[in-house]
Amino acid sequence: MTRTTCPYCGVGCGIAAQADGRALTLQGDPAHPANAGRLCSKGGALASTVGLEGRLLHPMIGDRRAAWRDATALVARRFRETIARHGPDSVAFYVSGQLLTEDYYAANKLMKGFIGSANIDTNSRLCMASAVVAHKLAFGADLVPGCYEDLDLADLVVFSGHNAAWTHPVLFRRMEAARQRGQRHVVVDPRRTDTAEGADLHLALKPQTDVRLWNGLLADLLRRGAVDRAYVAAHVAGFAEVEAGLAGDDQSVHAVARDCGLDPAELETFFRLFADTPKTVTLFSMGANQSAQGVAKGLAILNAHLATGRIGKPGACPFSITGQPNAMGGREVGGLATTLAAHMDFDPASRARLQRFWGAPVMAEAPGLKAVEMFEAVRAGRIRALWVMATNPAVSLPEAGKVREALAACPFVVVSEVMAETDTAAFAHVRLPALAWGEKDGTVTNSERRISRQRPLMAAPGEARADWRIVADVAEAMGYGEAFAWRSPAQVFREYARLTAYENQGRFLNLSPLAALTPDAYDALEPVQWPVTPAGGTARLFADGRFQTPDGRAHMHALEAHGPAEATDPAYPLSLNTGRIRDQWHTMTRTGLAPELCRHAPEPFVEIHPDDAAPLAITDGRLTRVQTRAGEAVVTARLTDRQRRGSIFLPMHWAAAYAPAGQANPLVAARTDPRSGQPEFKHTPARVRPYRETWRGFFIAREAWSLPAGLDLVWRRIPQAGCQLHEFAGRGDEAERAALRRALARAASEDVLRYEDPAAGAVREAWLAGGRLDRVLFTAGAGALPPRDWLVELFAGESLDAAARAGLLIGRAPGRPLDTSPVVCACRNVRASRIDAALAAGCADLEAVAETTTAGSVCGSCRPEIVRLIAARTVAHAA
Ligand SMILES: Nc1nc2c(c(=O)[nH]1)N[C@H]1C(S)=C(S)[C@@H](COP(=O)(O)OP(=O)(O)OC[C@H]3O[C@@H](n4cnc5c(=O)[nH]c(N)nc54)[C@H](O)[C@@H]3O)O[C@H]1N2
Ligand SMILES: Nc1nc2c(c(=O)[nH]1)N[C@H]1C(S)=C(S)[C@@H](COP(=O)(O)OP(=O)(O)OC[C@H]3O[C@@H](n4cnc5c(=O)[nH]c(N)nc54)[C@H](O)[C@@H]3O)O[C@H]1N2
Ligand code: SF4
Ligand SMILES: [Mo]
Repeated sequence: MTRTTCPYCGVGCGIAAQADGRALTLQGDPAHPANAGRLCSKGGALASTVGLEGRLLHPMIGDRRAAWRDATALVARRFRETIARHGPDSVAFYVSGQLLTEDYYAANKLMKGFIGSANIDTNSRLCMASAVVAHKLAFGADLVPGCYEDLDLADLVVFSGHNAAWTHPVLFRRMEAARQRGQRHVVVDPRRTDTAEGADLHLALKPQTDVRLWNGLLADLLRRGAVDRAYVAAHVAGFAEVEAGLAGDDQSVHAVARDCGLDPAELETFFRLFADTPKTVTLFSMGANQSAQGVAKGLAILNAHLATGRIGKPGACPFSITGQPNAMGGREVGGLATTLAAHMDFDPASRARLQRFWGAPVMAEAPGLKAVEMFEAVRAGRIRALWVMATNPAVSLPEAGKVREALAACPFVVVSEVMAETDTAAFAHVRLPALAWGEKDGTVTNSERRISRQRPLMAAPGEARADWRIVADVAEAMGYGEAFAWRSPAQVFREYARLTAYENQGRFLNLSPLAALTPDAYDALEPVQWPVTPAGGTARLFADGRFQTPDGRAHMHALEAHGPAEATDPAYPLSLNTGRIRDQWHTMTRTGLAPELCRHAPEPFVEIHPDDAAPLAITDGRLTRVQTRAGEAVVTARLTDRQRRGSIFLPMHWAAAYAPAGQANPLVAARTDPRSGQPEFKHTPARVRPYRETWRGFFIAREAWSLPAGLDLVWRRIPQAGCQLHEFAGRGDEAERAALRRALARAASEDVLRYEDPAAGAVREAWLAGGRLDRVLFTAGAGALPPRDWLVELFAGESLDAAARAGLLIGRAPGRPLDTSPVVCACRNVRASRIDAALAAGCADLEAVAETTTAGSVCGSCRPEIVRLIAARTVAHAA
């Protein structure tokens, strides 16, 4: 068994795994402090995503395979030439919280110390930038005070724009355990998420009214005398200004509730609970950060904790939770354009210090372009060479249409990737194959500042190389060999650890005891929380009330509360919110490979309140156009009262490879927070309309298919075990369907079964090859299409028997009942119908359901949904 760390979310779960070639068996690492053996659906499905299917295995120049030497030389030459002609700021790196700390350190060093520009930014700009700025303003540096143990110890957890049940499932399980002993949960989120569903209190506030809510809370704490005056006097600056600032608005519970769209009694309950519970942790995530007021939202939360002295104490802290496995590590090594390495800034002393340490020829003088600005500069031709590493900006940046234009217009684009084809890699002049999880070797830092090792489990496939090494090779080819002459990730890590200690007069980020790790000690490194002292790691910061500011005090900031009215548009009356679903990771390049992870939400959708849908003739399951000033998507409508009236929700995950019309980000406006540069992914004015298709169909084949040119269809691909299901719809006539069939027909030698009903616009065709089912195509005008499950199953079999052949064009096994209810448990493939049956048979609670059906018994991510089914049944019975 090798102990390593999960490559997905910032919980940073330990995994114990064993590989036999590319075959992997794994389980949660019981000895890892983040998860104590637990894993969620994504971590649990890692074995299904480490195959070589779709991997980039060789350097590619255009569509030609190239030798590493040539690819590296080309990248170095084009960057050197561009810099020589247009200056260092004409090039840029766009990197990612999914790089290892060593990779990140290398890329940042090359750009800021050797190219001499700060045009390196990271996808953490889309994720953590607002929290980073808030931390710096309040604490003097980007420091996360708390640790996971605080989540066990807290008596109250406030989830502020955080759907932990889906996005940090293993932490959520820890908090579910704490609820057994009385921990309370309050969720602040416009949507009734799975996190909100079972909470003690859900405040479904109007989008973007968080600052008003937290200011109101602070005013209420003042009224109640619940401010910790002694703590404030000893450790906090700026309190009087904040107090004075609050007086500008009516802070009565009624006024705050009205502006936030909340029930005053519920708001009052929250205020009282907060005031009465010293052990309170506030988790804040994308509902706070991804906003044009992201910094203010973060500061508003920090204000409430500072005023009550609830920071640096067991079970009490504000807790900005990180999304990516190494979002924190990237912030440590200076991956953001606005910071230097090891928590240093662009002040002359820090610049000089870093230049000395690196022996750097030039140092970036000022902050570089932030992600959204960077791609604007690429589009405007000011950046002429761009290197993208471990992120997929064509899908994940706002106004993705413009991002694609930028990539298409850029004279030189390099992409370091693990996958051969991504929406971004399609624009690359050079593609460089990187080692993936399971192959790469280095460290990541999780949400609680804990550094853990990712260790290799299998050999490097093809010619793939470590990201840090790819950067070092290019640096060498650019003439900086000496400063990049590392031979192992341990050497890179030691250099970084040494830097944290270098001339360190008061920087909390300090790893000095790790600066002399031997290669063996690096290999054996146990998870440890920074700051690392000779005595070991540090669980909590600020326990002594000392902060990293010049005066040693934390700083509170007066905040103006903006309302949603700042960004409304009468032509687009709805507020488009975007975010994550339970079983997919970002742009699906890896989780999309695991059919079991595609079951819970197989296709892109928009959630909308029934009252908003009704006047527009939008019904559940209908294809719906979602439009903003920036773009349009066509997705399936899901009518639900879990959505606030006036708001709609689109998942962020679908890329062109899975659903060209189902992408969220061509719609999202590129509005950003002025201080952090973080985009407002959670709010774009939008409207919806029915799509009004004239026909629908599906196509199942063994391989992925892409839409033939010239056909204007809405389609999406849903990976299945052994085949690919493609769903589509069109607005054309019979000619459109005929064109599609022509595009799909293959060699004439095949055995074709065919059924046609022209009056209903229905055609059903099945192609067989060598007795095996090869492809099926079903289309229908007004009529219905059969469920796909049985047909999909047939692709897994070796040959078709007579009964299957007879049922083919009906689309179902003769005599077998159909089950079309949704999959609830992805790990065990358990549908809602089975859970209902178990409930009907007398199972009364979660544990009984798990026992009987196995649903919820593996990763537990579906447990909130099972609880909902139990509650729905109870309500139905009571009625
Ligand atoms: N399954 C899964 N898990 C993941 C990821 C993934 O792709 N898939 N990605 C990881 C990454 S990188 C990140 S950053 C995290 C993100 O984790 P989360 O922040 O939990 O995820 P999101 O779904 O983006 O957004 C959280 C919630 O913010 C709410 N929200 C929207 N507007 C507002 C508002 O104005 N105020 C408030 N209070 N709330 C609002 C949304 O309704 C949403 O439910 O997840 C990590 N974990
Ligand atoms: N609408 C909307 N958009 C959002 C968000 C939102 O809430 N709403 N959230 C934003 C947030 S918080 C985030 S973090 C971003 C995430 O957005 P992205 O970073 O674009 O998403 P990923 O799919 O994780 O992209 C990672 C890429 O790196 C590749 N990769 C994986 N491992 C490695 C490796 O070791 N080396 C290399 N070189 N490549 C690797 C993967 O194949 C993949 O193509 O999306 C942002 N975009
Ligand atoms: S919670 Fe899930 S995705 Fe996050 S680190 Fe743990 S296993 Fe991985
Ligand atoms: Mo993120």
